[in-house]
Amino acid sequence: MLKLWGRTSSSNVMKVLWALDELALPYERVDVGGAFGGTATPAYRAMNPLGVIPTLDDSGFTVFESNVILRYLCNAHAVHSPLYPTAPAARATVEMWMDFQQTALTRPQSALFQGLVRTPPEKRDMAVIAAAIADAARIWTILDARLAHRPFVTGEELSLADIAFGPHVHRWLKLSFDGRPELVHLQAWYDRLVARPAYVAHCAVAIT
Ligand SMILES: N[C@@H](CCC(=O)N[C@@H](CS)C(=O)NCC(=O)O)C(=O)O
Repeated sequence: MLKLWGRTSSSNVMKVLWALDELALPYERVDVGGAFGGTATPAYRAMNPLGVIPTLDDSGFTVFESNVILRYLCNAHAVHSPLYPTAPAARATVEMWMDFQQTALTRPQSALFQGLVRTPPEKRDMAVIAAAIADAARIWTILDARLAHRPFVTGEELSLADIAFGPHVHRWLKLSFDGRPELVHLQAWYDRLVARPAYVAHCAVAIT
């Protein structure tokens, strides 16, 4: 049985929930992280040494890092899924854009989200937030250029790369702030994502 540890308001948990539903895999979920706590216990740290979320437990095998969990789900439970193609070039393309999400987008997008959503107005550092918006805009513009030539991040079909970016694009487009460039291909891709029930259920949700 698959057991996912993590609160539903985390972008990294959202990715995994979206993938689980796209793959029609049954699972149970435990609320930990944020106000739920539970990530500092020795038992949780044994699964996830930094005490972050998500963590997946698959009948006793545990794995952390959201993008690794996405790949594990396909490798272990959906080996023929188009979400994670097996041909070397196609697979490397999916992995490249998943890593791009983690290495290029996470830092500015988190600074923007933490600044605008998790920090009260009187405590916000608007210079830091403006810099994060500019940095994130640069990354979203790169993705927009890619999406000018294909409906999804890696081609004609949804892949794990779309899932890695999915929770973040909802926040990028729905939060209210100045300095967001108009990116028509990114918007069209978002519109394709919201046509998917699993995306709406887990990612296109109230931003908290
Ligand atoms: N690189 C990790 C990052 C995990 C991470 O930082 N998760 C955040 C939530 S998105 C977290 O655990 N925050 C602390 C908490 O929720 O208690 C991953 O992709 O899984």
